[in-house]
Amino acid sequence: YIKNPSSVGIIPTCYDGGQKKSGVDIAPGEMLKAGLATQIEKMGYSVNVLPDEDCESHKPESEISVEGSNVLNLVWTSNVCKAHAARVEEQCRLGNFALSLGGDHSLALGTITGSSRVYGEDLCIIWVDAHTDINTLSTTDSGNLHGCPVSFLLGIETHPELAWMKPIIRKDRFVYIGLRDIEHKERKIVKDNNIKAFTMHHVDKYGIGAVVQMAIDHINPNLDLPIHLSLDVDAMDPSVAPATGTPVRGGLTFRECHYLCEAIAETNCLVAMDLVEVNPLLGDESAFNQTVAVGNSVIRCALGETLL
Ligand code: 5AB
Ligand code: MN
Ligand code: MN
Ligand code: MN
Repeated sequence: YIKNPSSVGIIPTCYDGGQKKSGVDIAPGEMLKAGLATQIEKMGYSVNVLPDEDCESHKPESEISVEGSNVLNLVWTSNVCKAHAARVEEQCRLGNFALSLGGDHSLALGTITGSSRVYGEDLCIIWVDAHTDINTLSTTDSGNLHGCPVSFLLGIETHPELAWMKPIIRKDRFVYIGLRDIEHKERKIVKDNNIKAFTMHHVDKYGIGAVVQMAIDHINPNLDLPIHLSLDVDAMDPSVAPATGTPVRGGLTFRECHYLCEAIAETNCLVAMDLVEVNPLLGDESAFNQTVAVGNSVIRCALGETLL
C-alpha cells in the first residue's frame, strides 16, 4: 500500500437515517464551507472533493422489519452504505487517502467495507468513540443502526440485506479508544469476542500517549499494515465538541484527541479516515461553529499538519 499518499479524496455522504435526530446530514456541507478542502491543500496535498451522495434516491419504497429487532431503516442504510463503500474503494485503489465525511456512524458499514476491499485482512481499525457501536440487530434497544456497525464489520452480526459487505476485518486488528458509554449487552459482546478496548479509564490511568502506543502496538506492532481511523466526534468531551447527537460527559480533551491523531499520522500507515456524528443543528451557533472547526482540525492533524 502507498504510505503517505499525496492526494486526498473527500467523500461526503449526508446520511442521517442511522439515528433519529435531523441535522447530522448537513455536517459535510458545513465542514467544507468552513474551508476543509483548502486547508488540506495548503498542507501540500492535492484534494478531490467528490459530490455528495444523494441519500434520498437510495430510500426504498418500503422498509423491512426484522423479527426480534426494532431496527430502523435497514434497507435505506444498506443502500447508502453500499454506494459509499464503492466510492471509498475507488479512492483507495487510486492510492488516495479516503476521507469520509458523515453523516451518522452507520456510514462506517460502508467506509470500512470499502477500504477493506482494497487492503484485505491487513487492514487495521482504530475506532475512537464514546460508544462501542457493537449492538446486534437483536440487542439494539434504540433501533438506531449508528449503534451497530462494529458488529457487522467484525462478522458478529449479519443480515441478507447487508450481504454485500462480506466483512473481513480481523478482530485482532481492531481497537477502541475513548469509550465511556457501553450498554450492558454490548459489554458482553466486546468481552466474548476478545476485542481490545481502551476506555476513558485507561486514558486517565496511563495517559493518552501510552494508550495510543498500546493501541497501535496491539493492531500493528511492526507499523507495516494500513490503518483506517473511524472517529466519532462524540469521543471528545462535549465541552470540546458539543454539537453531536449522543454527547457523553468525560471525554477526550482537545489536546488528547489531537495528540491521538498526530500519533496515528506519525505511523505513516493511515490510509483512510471517517469523521462522523457532527450535528450542526444541536446547540447554538457557537456550539455549531466550534464542533465543525474541531472536526476539521482533527482531520488536518491526522494528515500530519502539526508534525514537524
Ligand atoms: B454513535 C446506543 N448504544 O445503540 C445505541 O454515536 C448509542 O455512533 C449509540 O457512537 C451511539 O443506540 C452511536 C445507546
Ligand atoms: Mn459515539
Ligand atoms: Mn459512533
Ligand atoms: Mn453520537
